[in-house]
Amino acid sequence: MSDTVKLTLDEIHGLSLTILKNAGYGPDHCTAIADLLTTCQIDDCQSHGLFRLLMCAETMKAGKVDGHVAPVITPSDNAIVRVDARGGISLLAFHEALPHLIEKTRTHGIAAMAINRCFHFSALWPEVEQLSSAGLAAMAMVPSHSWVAPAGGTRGSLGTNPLAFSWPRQGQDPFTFDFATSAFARGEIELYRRAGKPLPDGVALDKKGNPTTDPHAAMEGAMLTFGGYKGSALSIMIELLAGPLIDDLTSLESLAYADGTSSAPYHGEIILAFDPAQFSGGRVDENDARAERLFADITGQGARLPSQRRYAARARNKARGYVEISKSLHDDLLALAR
Ligand code: NDP
Ligand code: PYC
Repeated sequence: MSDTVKLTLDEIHGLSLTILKNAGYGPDHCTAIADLLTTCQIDDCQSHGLFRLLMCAETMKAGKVDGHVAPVITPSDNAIVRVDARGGISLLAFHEALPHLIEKTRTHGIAAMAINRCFHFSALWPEVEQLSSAGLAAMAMVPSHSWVAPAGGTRGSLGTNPLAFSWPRQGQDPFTFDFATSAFARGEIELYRRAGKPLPDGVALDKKGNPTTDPHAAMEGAMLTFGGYKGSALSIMIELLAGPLIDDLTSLESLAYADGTSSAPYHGEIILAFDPAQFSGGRVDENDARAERLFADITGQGARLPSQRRYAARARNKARGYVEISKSLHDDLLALAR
């Protein structure tokens, strides 16, 4: 018997909606979450595609998230779009505030969205790519739960804190990267644990502070940042910009708020957008050409640009009309759908 299951693109979306509705999410949140998970799964993002439905259901079960709440956007004259998710999942807040961020970025040249009081479980690249598809450069970052030790430390102080960036390219997919500042995302460690596979070296410490390749021990101990003290400093920056700067929680505070439940991290998110037309003094075409020369120099030596694997997966999955997920995940999802 195969250990993977094929799902059509409609089945991914339908299964997501069923599970979210069963879990207790209202129609607007169901749609925002199912759209995002479908987008991620089509690109073969296994750690942040359908797998995240388990976290959505756990978060509802923990009794903390509001599955029906409407986000509230505070009007402003400056370049900050502030949206209060009011204890809902972040995605609906982002979706509703996005047109305001695009408009403010075109007005001011640079603008930011601050999402407050949201539960957050998702990949960031779909958000920055919605801005690059509007012709803007963008970056996004969030804290999570304090599972990650700072460089030189032995216990979790920092989140897995992803950083995403997208740069628009004329007539082709944008230049995008999106990664956790931990050596592995927590979701990736969970997938190793489910598959019974050991982790590579350099990803985690056990409870006693010793290096471990056992995913169980890693989840009970502390994860490590990528790139030693450099990833650690970036992760601290994300704590500050998406936490105290925007009047919201750090990963330490998010984990305390979860109070021993398996709910998604609860905190804020910051998204920055830049209008190339204004920054380049109107010389967009010349500067795009310079960016393209840089990309060509990179790919010309055999290196690949980030997101190329994802774009290839998207093209392949759309052409064949289905994605593949592990049978064990599919079994767990069917149980939630019943
Ligand atoms: P990966 O390590 O899988 O990938 C990171 C990025 O690096 C991707 O853009 C990837 O492109 C690129 N990349 C990978 N290999 C290469 C290579 N050889 N050359 C050039 N580029 C490369 O990401 P993570 O596991 O760290 O994160 C996965 C997702 O988890 C992210 O989307 C992130 O937002 C999400 N996440 C969310 C959190 C939250 O709190 N909401 C917390 C942590 C993570 P490609 O995809 O094409 O391989
Ligand atoms: O994979 O680290 C992670 C993560 C945290 C919250 C959502 N994903």
